[in-house]
Amino acid sequence: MHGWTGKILRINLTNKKAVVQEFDANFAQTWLGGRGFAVKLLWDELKPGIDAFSPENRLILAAGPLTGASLPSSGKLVVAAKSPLTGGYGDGNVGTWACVNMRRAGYDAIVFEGKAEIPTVVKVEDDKTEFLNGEDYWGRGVFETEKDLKKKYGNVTGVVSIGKAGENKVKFANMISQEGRGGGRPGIGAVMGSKNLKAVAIKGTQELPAADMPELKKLGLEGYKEILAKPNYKFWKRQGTVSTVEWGQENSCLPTHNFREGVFAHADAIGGFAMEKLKVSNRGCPQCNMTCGNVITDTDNESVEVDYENIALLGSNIGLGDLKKVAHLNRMCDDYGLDTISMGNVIGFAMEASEKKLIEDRIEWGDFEKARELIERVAENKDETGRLLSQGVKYASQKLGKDSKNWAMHVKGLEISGYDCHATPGMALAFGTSLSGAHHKDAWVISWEVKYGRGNYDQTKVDKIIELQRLRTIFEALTTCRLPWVEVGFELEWYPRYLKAATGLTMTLEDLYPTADRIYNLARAFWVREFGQEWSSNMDMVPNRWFTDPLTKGPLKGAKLDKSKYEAMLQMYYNKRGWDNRGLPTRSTLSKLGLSDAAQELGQQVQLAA
Ligand code: PTT
Ligand code: SF4
Repeated sequence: MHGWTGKILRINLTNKKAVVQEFDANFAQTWLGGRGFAVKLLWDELKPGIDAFSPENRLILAAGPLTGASLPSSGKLVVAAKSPLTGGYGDGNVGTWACVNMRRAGYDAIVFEGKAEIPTVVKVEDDKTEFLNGEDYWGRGVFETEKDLKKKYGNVTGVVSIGKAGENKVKFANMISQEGRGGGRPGIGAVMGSKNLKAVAIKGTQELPAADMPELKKLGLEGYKEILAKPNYKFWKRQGTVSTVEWGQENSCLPTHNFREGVFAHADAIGGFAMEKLKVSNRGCPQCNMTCGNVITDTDNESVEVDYENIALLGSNIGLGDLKKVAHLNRMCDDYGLDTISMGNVIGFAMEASEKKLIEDRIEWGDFEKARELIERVAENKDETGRLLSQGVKYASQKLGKDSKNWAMHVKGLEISGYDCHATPGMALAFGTSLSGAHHKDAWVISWEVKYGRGNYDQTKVDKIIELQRLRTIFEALTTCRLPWVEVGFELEWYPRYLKAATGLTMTLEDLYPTADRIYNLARAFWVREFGQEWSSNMDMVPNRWFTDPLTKGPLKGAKLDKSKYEAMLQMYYNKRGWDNRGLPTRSTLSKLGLSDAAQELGQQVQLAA
């Protein structure tokens, strides 16, 4: 077997034992890596219904056969667990030297289980694993934690850590690395906190495994050159994802005032061109020549890396039209280890709840000081409102009642990423059917949809969403960054060539589709196993606001989604996926993907169609 190290490091935090588990070529080729490994391990090892914060939950760091190699943007790590926010499958993707080092240390994945007795830092250096007292770090922000660990163990050490939000089990706490890379939206940082695990520091010195290393290096170099030659490259380096603010405004999908509107009066002040005026440098993930992290200074003159999602949710969505202030909120979230997307949704929800007098606090739209306060109260679980909001908008709306359910912006409990969908049913369906809740990462169909036609609720759109979900799941499994392809048009054909040089396997992308489907279906089965009889197609519905409250501003004033057409499109989606009308995979779909055992297990809990 080439391309994979063939080893998973299993770390039990309760008894401080680390053992190496080997896997064979069949496992590697069936699940590929990253998200594939995570889904399979969580399915096999978790009993349904466990508390996500119990020691039985697994915290998985997983890479794929391309991770860490000298090829474009390969420094990505999948982090996964049963989500405390949604109760279903949860993962995220962090750009970090930790994944490169993990592979160089000889592991494709690290699986944590149990719970450390005291706050702990786990240090992995090649074949040596140490459990270090982390009490000094507990209560400290991620910036200080990572800086200190690097000072102690060397700058080349890769570190992922949690901040106070993860320690306090805020349900949308994530993991942070390199001062500006964050991943694990569905509370993967909170799972880490529940295990008393403050940070993981990894150093590896071995050569990566590859079937043909000279060829992989040669192709990698060609890939980097190809990216540099792409017409959009220069503009991408200037603005990265931030130019999406202007694009969203032009296309009426920039989330504004808790997703009431798709246009924001101060969009120009928080967009790509405004950002360029404040920009001090570019940062990026390992092995990347697209370095899209734009660093600006905030209200305290501190450096902050800003991305589109952070700006959309902590800016327009809460009515804040000042980029330095947005950057300040972003920096607070990073240091606390809070997902910016969920936090922006939570603040927007609180502002609307305040306006409607559902909470006692008075929090006006755009109030920077109150937003700052709220972040602190949530991250530190400070008071009743802080504790309520730290559970996410779904829970908060259940507690507050009245009509708040209609404007609690989430799917399956995960808050919506930065795209208003009053006029984009395809993107709404992408949120509805994403693997982890309302995440854009599985099918960012919106840019295609505005060209194809917003008004259509048709099979072509459904097919496009499934195609994107397949391709993006392949990126999560390989595991590399998808942005070279999505943003500068680096051709997909490069990836089978990389895969061949790394593993020796000759496969087209289409050959990998069944693998992507296997991963997607097993993750779906995981959700259904957790929810059992409660599961219905309602789980894939998007917030009512988009069906009932039309846009009142911008060129698409009056637009809203049509509920019965959305439901019909959802059925088209199920049909194409081989799922029944409740959204459950059928027995034959599962068995065609080699998942007969999963069908048998699931069938004992819910009735599966043949
Ligand atoms: C991702 C989500 C995103 S998606 C953003 S900005 W984006 C937010 N970033 C956060 C942050 O920063 N700090 C923070 N405290 N919370 C944050 N939450 C939000 O998390 C990121 C890039 C981006 S920037 C995107 S789209 C792409 N995502 C990829 C992906 O998912 N898979 C993949 N194979 N490649 C990807 N490339 C791009 O990576 P989640 P990063 Mg992120 C500061 O994890 O949970 O999936 O949520 O990883 O290293 O920061 O790179 O406009
Ligand atoms: Fe990281 Fe951006 Fe490069 Fe992707 S394109 S690897 S997100 S710096």
